[in-house]
Amino acid sequence: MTAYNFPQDFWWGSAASGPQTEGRLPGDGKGDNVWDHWFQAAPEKFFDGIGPGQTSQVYTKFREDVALMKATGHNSFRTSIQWSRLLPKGTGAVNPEAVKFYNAYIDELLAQGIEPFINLHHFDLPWSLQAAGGWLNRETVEAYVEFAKTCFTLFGDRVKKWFTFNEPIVPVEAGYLYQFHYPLHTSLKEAVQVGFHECLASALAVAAYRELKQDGEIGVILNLSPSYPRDENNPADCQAAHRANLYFNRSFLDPALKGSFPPELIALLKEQDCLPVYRATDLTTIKDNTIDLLGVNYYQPRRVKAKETPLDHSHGPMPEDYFDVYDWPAKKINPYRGWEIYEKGLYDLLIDVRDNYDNFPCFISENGMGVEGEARYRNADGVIEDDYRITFIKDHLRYLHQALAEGCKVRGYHVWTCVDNWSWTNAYKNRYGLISVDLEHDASRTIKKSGHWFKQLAEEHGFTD
Ligand code: BGP
Repeated sequence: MTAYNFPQDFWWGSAASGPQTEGRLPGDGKGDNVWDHWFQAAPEKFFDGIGPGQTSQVYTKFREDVALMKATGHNSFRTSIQWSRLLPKGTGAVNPEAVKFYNAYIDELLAQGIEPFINLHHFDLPWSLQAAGGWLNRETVEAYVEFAKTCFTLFGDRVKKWFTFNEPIVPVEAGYLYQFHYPLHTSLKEAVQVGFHECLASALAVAAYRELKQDGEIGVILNLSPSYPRDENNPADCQAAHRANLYFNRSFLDPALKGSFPPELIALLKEQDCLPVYRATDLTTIKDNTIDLLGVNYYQPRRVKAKETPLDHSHGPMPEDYFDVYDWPAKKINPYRGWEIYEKGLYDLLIDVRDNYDNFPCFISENGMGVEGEARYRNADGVIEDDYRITFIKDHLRYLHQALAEGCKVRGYHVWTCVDNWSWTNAYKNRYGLISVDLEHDASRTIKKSGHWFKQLAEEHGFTD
């Protein structure tokens, strides 16, 4: 038997987001965001035709959910403030109903001894801003800073952990390279501009947070995927992996933690004629406003090999000009999501942060497993027996434990997610929660076996097996 003990003050909890949980009610004053608009325009793109209005109804059920967080051992929980709820038009008037809701939600978390970790942007740009060019338009950066300041001023007296963005590379990749989120473009030049504006917006929000003399910590949440070469002894494969790492990890990690972009990435983008438009002072802003705390979302690694297929320039330059995706035959896969499960990737990421980013303080801000058709595992008491999820979490925690033992400054572990929630175009196809939701009836919640196990994990500060 081995004991995996974690620090007494370790953060145990889960993560979610406003747009994936809150839902919409008449009179709530929320404005449309890009998801509301896209769903109205193309509902067939969403699994089972379920859109962002029909989520797990946290807007009315948050008290029940916070009680369930407590019952599953949470000492911390992340969600996001929906920009389109607080500022329905993206800028200008504040929606008083939103202020009431977020105040009550935050107060309830605190009353139950659960620390709120609040994120500002989770893929949910207000529609009016998207219609005016979205993150391609520099005015979105200014609007975002106004939104961030409004949030700090309204809620910063009680919220002491803030995050500027969740996975800022997702709007870049999904919206402007690979066409799985609105506006479904493919243009590396646009993608780079969007990414640059997000980096700048994040730095400006950090600056505003400090100017307002707020006394908590502010960070960013990045989805990091270690890039592994097909063959570690093949220099061309290694160079391909190194370059994939520049495009997909270091593009956001370096500016957030070190205050500058990797020169090698700049050189590659220059070669592709895809450098962004910016002002010289922007680089100083990014340099001077690095974060306090890094959230690492880890789901899957990236496997690559040297470029073997001919360059495809039908969409102009792409990151894949410099590598090919490698399909590792030995991979273990989550068949529902199609993502590889590779637990050691979490350790490799943390060691990278330790060795190449001056052991920057961080935590695992998302990790989890989405499974389709979980109702088949429901027992006679109505509890979903999700042993696979317990195994998944334990298998990752062993590596997290090893990273801690080897000196990484990792402060917590948040599962994706608390109550099963709405997953963008996958809607409710794959369920990730420690707690199930009965969507067919009254959205009632039931703690899964993993939720009961998680409570014990948090209470005992670890597990033995
Ligand atoms: C992360 C996002 C979450 C969440 C999760 C699971 O990338 O931050 O919002 O959705 O992935 O992925 P999915 O919902 O696509 O299955």
